[in-house]
Amino acid sequence: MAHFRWLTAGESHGPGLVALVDGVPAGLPLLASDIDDGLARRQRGYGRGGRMKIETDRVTLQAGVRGGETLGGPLALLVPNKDFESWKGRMGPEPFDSPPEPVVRPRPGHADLAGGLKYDRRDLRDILERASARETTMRVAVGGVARKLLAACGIDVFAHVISIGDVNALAHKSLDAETVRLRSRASDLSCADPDAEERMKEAIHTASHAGDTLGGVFEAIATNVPVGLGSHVQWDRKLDGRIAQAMMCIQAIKGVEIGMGFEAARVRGSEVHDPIAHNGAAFTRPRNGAGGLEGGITNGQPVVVRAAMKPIATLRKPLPSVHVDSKQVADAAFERSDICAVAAASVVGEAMLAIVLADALLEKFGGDSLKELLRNVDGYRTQLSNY
Ligand code: EPS
Repeated sequence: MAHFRWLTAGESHGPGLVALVDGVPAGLPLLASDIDDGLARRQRGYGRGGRMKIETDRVTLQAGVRGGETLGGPLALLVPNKDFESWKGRMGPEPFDSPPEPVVRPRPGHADLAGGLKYDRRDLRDILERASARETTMRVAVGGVARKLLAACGIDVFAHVISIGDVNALAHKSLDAETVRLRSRASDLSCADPDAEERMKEAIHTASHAGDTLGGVFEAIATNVPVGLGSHVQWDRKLDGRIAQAMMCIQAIKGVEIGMGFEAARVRGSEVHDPIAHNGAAFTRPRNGAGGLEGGITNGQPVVVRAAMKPIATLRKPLPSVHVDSKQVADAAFERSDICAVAAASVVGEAMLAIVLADALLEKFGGDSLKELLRNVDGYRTQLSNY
């Protein structure tokens, strides 16, 4: 059973988005502003669509927090959809006076057709509203809680964009983690390489003029993660598997790699595995090809995971599709969309990594209160130093 449990609800143009979070220890300082920082970052990014100009995502803490501290019970988080004002007659829960215009031309690459067939919905809006990446707002909100818990234990999580289309960032390879974090936070595209960022913007601009979209790759990194989260003893306890699932379930993600990832399959073992040394106080590694995970267990190195996002499926110049009623050839539906949302996806990836690590942290250390959790973490760190 998960120790940091959460679920989201909400449609893209419905009244609002909701999350429940269970398992957060009592006594964790938590303000709405801790969560709003991530929500604002998720809305940024060159290439975002018109919706982001409508919304200013801010969370209200509906339950589980009193006087700035968690109570140990479930948290309830709410982010209203401002755009619902324009959709009241089409997205409200009451029966409609007259049926709204249905979406009947499924977009290749989106959940529209598979979902419509599976759930037997003729108006594909019933599928796309929940499949929309708008749902990631709540992943980031939940991730804000997880980040706060991790920060109390000294763990930081951030993400940055390393490619968009065929433009690759390089600078991050020779920078320390803190510089990459600071640079990407200051960048429109969450990219730590200003030269690459300019070329990425050009590529997005060009794709936009062609009525097209662009994907890319982001990298999420967690630093100061203690040795020993996750376990080698059972398949569903392996932390690399849990991280891969968490990344893969982000909308539009099609590939995930940890550490050297696919590159490790192309070179010899001696170039892949990280030699073990000891500096008198702790075990050290001169490099981190493993991405901080060996045998499904954190090894004390930064956890490094990359995820590949496909280009957004809603195209202004649509691909051929079929009208679901007439079965006639038709252009896929288009209302509005982002051209590129890799920067936003990187913030979601950061949230998902934080959530998995918070879960693994609570699994290993437990604690009904933050005080108890920190005492357990400290005791374990002392145990490690005596190993
Ligand atoms: C999104 C909100 C959506 C889309 C986007 C993500 O708003 P709307 O549908 O009103 O334009 O901009 O969704 C998709 C990319 C998608 O494929 O569904 C958001 O809040 O991130």
